[in-house]
Amino acid sequence: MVETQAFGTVRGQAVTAYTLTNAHGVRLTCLDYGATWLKLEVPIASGWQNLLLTSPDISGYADLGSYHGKTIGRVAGRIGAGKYAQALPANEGTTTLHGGPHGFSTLMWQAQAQADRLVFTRHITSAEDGFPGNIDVKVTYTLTPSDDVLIDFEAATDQPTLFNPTNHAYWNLNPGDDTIQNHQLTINSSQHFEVQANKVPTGELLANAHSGFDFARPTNLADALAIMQTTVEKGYDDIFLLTPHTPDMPIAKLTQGPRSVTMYSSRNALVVFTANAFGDELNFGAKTSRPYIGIAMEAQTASSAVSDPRYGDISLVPEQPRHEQIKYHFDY
Ligand code: G6D
Repeated sequence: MVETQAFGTVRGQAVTAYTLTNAHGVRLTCLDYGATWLKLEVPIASGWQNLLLTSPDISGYADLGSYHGKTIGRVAGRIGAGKYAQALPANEGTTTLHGGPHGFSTLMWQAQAQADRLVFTRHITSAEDGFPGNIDVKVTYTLTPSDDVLIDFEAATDQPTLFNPTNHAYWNLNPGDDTIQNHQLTINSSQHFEVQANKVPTGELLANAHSGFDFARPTNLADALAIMQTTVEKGYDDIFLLTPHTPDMPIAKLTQGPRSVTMYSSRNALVVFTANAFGDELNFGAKTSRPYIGIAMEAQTASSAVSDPRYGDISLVPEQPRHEQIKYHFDY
């Protein structure tokens, strides 16, 4: 079943929310603006519970600082100045963050709704977002009968360029207004990337063991965040290198009470960001915006891959389209 709802306008263009429902009553809602994941609602005794941080209206999505629910590309994370052979548009000092000032998250996409999937397509020219190459991109959200959401990211180009997309959903599995400090997190990782003051990775790896980065077993986020109070961020904004795994092995699991989200990806990194400095400039409806109100878990290829082939390949070249997938499974 597909339902549509008007969701305001951006730069004079009407934005539409599309909702899919599966046989269990799980509901997935996305916007054509930013190919944004708006809500993931699970059925509960009194109706539905949304597991995502969601702004009540389009004004929340015109803010580019939080990227909540947005499709991120061409390249997720940070590319430091000079790390790529060609100059890229910067939007954080001299760094290109999350696809730069005109990345995927800022664009209107063409939507096509089918019974179990929402397909967003976009032709993006080099003149439009400042990356080399004109690309055709397809982002497909599929809601399965077994309560999985798959996000497929596909791209083709006419010139060599970069492609390392992700989704920037923030999770909060609480029914009420509590933060994610009462959640447990597991990550299939034993190392994370050292970063410079501007958060661009140095290329060096640090061990997770015996530090606030050790999520090898289910770990209370309150305890972990307490350890991180000595850091500048006072929380997580970090790139975890995933332990080599097969696509059917979870890369991360977030749990609160009976609810959990388990993530799968064949890529080698997970960025975890715990909304460390969020304040009342953001509106998440009944969830009061403040530090730790949500946790973003962004599966991607390690951003160091842009200049260091040890960490993967994010190049996109003509005649060789790329396809990446992130899978989320929900228990509730
Ligand atoms: C990303 O790593 C970045 C953060 O620094 C940023 O603030 C956030 O997206 C919005 O996870």
